[in-house]
Amino acid sequence: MEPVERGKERVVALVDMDCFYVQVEQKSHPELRGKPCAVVQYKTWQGGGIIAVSYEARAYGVTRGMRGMEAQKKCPQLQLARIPQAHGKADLSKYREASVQVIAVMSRFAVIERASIDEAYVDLTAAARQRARQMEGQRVDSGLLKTTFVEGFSQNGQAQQSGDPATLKEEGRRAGIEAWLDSLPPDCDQNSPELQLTAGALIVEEMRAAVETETGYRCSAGISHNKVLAKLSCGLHKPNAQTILPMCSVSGLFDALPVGKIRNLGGKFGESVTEQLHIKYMGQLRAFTESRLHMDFGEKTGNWLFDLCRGVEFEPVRARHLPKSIGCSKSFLGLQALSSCEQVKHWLLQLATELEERLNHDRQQNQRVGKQLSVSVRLEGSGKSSSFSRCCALAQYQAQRIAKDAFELINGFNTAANHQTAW
Ligand code: TTP
Ligand code: CA
Ligand code: CA
Repeated sequence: MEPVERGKERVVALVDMDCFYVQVEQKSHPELRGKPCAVVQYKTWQGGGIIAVSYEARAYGVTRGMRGMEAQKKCPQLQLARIPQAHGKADLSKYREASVQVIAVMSRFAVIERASIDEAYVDLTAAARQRARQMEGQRVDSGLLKTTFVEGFSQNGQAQQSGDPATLKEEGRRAGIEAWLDSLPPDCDQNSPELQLTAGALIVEEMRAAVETETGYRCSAGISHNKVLAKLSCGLHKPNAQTILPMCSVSGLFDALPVGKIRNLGGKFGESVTEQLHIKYMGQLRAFTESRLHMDFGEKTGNWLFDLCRGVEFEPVRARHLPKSIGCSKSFLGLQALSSCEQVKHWLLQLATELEERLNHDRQQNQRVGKQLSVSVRLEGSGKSSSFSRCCALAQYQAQRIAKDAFELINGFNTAANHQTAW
C-alpha cells in the first residue's frame, strides 16, 4: 500500500450557522421568517447597531455595522429584532442555548470542537474511512450530495446562457459534482484521500440535515484535509450549502486569496507577513524557501507558513463542546466613557452579576468550577488605543466579591490615582 500524500491524512469539516442570531430570532418570531431582517444591539441611537443580517436583507446591501435607520433606507421593508438586555447590557443567553442544541446534534456524528458560538470543527477521518470502505468501489450517487459544491470543479459546468442566476448556479454545481465524481479513479481505492473527502461530504450532508430537522437551524460547511482549509471552504458557498476543497484546487484558490483571509493570519501577524515579504496573496508565499521563512519568522512559524501556503496543516481537532472561559464585556464609546471610580465600580458589579449567574449555570450544567478571574481594559484614546489585562484567583461565585477583586486588579492603572473620585 502506498503511503498517503503528506497533508491529506485527515478529513476535517467546519460547520458554521447561517446568519445565526437572525435564525434564532426567526424561530421565536415566525413572522420574520423568509423576510429581510436584521438583529440590532441597543435600539436607542439611529435604530441600533446591526450585528446579524438575513440573506434576504443582504440582497439589498444591508451589512453588519450599519445603523438600523441607515439600513432601512436601503431596504424599507427591513424588520429589526433587538438583542435582549440584562444588567444594562446585551444578554446573549438565548443564542448560547441555541448553540448548545446544535452542538448536541452534531456531536452524535463525530468528534466536535466548538470554535465559537456558531461554529464547530469536526474530525471525520474515522467516520469517512468507514463510509469509504462501505462503498465497495461503487460510484457515489450525486443525489446524496445535493447541497455540495466542489471548489475548482463547480464553474466548469455547461451552464446555459439564459436563465436566472440561481438556476445557473445550481447547474454549475451539479456539473461540478459530476466532474468531481468522474475524477475519482474507477473502482476507486477506499484509501484514496479524495474518496474520503467525498465520504466526509456525505456525512456532513446528513449532519446538517439532522441539525435542521431537530433544531430548525440551517448551516453551511467546508470539508477538506485540515482546519484552515475547512474554515476557508465553508465561506465559499453560503447559505445552506457545503463545499469540498480538494488539495488539487488549493493553489488556484490561494493565487488570488489575500493573506488576511486565512485562519490565524487575519490580524497583526498576517500583516507582518505581507509587509516583510512584500506580498499580498497566499499563493505568493510559495515563492519563498524554507530557510528564508525560518530567517524571517523563526523555525516553527517558518515551517508552518511553508506548509500552509501549500494547503498543508496539522492542528488537531480537539474534543471540546464547552467554552474554555466565561466572559462578558461592555464598551463605553465617546461621551459614555466612564470618568469616576463610582461609575467603574457600578459597571464592574453589573458585569460581575452576569458572570455570577453564568458561572452558577455552568457549574450546574457541566459539573466544573472556574479557577481564575481575568480583567481586561481597553482604552480608546485619540488615534491610539491601548489595553491591559490582569488576573487573580477566582475566590467565590459571588458578584460583590468578583467586582471588588476586579476593581483592585485594575485600580493601579487609574491615571487619576492621586485624586479621590476621578477615573
Ligand atoms: P458570524 O458567523 O460571523 O455571522 P452570521 O452567522 O451572522 O452570518 P454568516 O451566515 O455569514 O455566517 O457570527 C455569528 C453570530 O455572532 C452573528 O449572528 C452575530 C454574532 N456576531 C456579533 O455579535 N458581532 C460580530 O462582530 C460578529 C462577527 C458576530
Ligand atoms: Ca455564521
Ligand atoms: Ca461564525
